[in-house]
Amino acid sequence: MKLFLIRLLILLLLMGTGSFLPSAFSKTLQKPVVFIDTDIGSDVDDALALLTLLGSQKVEVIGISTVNSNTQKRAAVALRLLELAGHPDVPVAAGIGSTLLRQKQPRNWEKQLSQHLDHPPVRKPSAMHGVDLMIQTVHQHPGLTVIALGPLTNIAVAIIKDPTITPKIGKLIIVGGAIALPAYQQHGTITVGYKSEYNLNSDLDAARLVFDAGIPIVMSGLSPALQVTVGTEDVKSWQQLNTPVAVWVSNRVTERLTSHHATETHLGDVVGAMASYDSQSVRTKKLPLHLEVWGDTLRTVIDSTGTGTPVEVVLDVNQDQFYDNFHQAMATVLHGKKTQSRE
Ligand SMILES: [Ca+2]
Repeated sequence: MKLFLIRLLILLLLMGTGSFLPSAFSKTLQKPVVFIDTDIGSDVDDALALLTLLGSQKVEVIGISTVNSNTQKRAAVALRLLELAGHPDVPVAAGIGSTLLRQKQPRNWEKQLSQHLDHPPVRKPSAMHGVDLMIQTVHQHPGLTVIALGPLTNIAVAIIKDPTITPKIGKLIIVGGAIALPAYQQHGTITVGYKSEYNLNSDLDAARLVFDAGIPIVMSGLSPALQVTVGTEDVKSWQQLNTPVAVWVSNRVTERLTSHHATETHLGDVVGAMASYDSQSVRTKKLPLHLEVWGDTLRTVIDSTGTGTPVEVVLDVNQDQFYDNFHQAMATVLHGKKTQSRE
């Protein structure tokens, strides 16, 4: 009887308003939230990263900003994919297309962007600038994770415009950089030791500012990106689902494989995205990093004096766990409404 009364009391407390619950406990009932900054529409892994997050059901994507050349079109691509995947309410805002200080000729992604934007989205991008959407979202959700899937221009400008956001970002996952460790200096024929990497090198002034901002950083660079792939077998299985979103992503991966005369393509952005909800999918080590600029090239170097910026560096992907998560998330998100049969 006594036990019953205790259980009844606990139940009544739980049925009451959230104010009965300690705030830390009530927070555990909610999914962690992530904000994505992306150059979606270039390589296909940004789209795959977004789909993985949506399909994981372990995080809530609460906003997206786009970066690096033609950000309006990139925002339209993000909106199109969200609509296909059944998540039409996530706010998307176009961010900065140029670099922070020194000019760099951006790579021409127009062909890939046009392929990604196979049909205009129903929604328009947010009237807010991408940087302002990021700032607003950080203030509304202190402790959130920001995932950077492209060059760091938007994040650098957000920090300059409103430095009060920095202590409110719980974690910043940066897909970019390349470090040299003896065991990781060779991956096939590609030398990754001290190599510059596209995202950070595309706006190296922004990268230096962001790494110096004091935000807890997880860096998922070139080495883990080269360890996991998607390929023709995945495309075949997705095509069989025959949902609009499965057809869309199958077409994008096929275009990527065809243009590179390849049977598989790397999943760098997916590694970073997955690290936001499953720390077991990667092996990390905290290392002091120094960002060196040689001419117009940036390199992420381990600081042997130990005085560099402490960064949680992703060294390896736990491949079994990664592929289990990836296939599960994709199976979930790609089971949407079926396309009309074309007769
Ligand atoms: Ca990207």
